Amino acid sequence: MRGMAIRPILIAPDPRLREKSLPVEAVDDDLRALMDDMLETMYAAPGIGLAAIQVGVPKRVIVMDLAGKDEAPNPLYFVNPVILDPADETVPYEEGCLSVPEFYEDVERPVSCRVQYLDYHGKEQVLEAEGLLATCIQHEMDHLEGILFIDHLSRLKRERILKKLKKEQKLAAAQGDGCGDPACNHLGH
Ligand code: GNR
Ligand code: NI
Repeated sequence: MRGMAIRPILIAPDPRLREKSLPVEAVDDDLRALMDDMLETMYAAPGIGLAAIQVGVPKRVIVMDLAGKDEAPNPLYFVNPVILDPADETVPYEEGCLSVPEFYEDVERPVSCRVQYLDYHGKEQVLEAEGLLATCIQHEMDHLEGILFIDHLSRLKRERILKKLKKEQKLAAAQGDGCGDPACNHLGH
């Protein structure tokens, strides 16, 4: 037995964020423990979505919760998700990412899609997504391919952001903040 745990979130340009995640073979108790930890980590951040690679696990697993502050929690779990029928019409949305902290930029994505996946219990599901749900699931699907939202920006914007993130982490390391774990990124927890 083990309780849920908040795991450190990787910050760009950590090369692990560029890995392509691998399909999950079985939705078992070990995978559910990972999904529980991811949800707790996401809520603590706080964020509305998290891909497993953001906590250093290269598996095709995503958690999300789009419930508002005054609403009951609505955790969503996506294992081996596939996007079906993306709309031709696109819409810009000002995106952020827990692995690119404190930068927000417009990204254009299909306005709606369907997503086919296995749920928390390993049951096959299809969900119709539009609005923020469609934007968020597509942002998370990118993580499974090693893609970050900044990859949708101009090279100039992307490189400015990455340079600032590198500088930030160098400063944090020099000041010795963080937890003492050599893998600590000094920002994710
Ligand atoms: O918390 C998050 N907010 C968000 C806002 C707009 C578009 C996408 C997102 S996802 C992000 C959490 C995250 O980094 N998930 O990978
Ligand atoms: Ni992200």
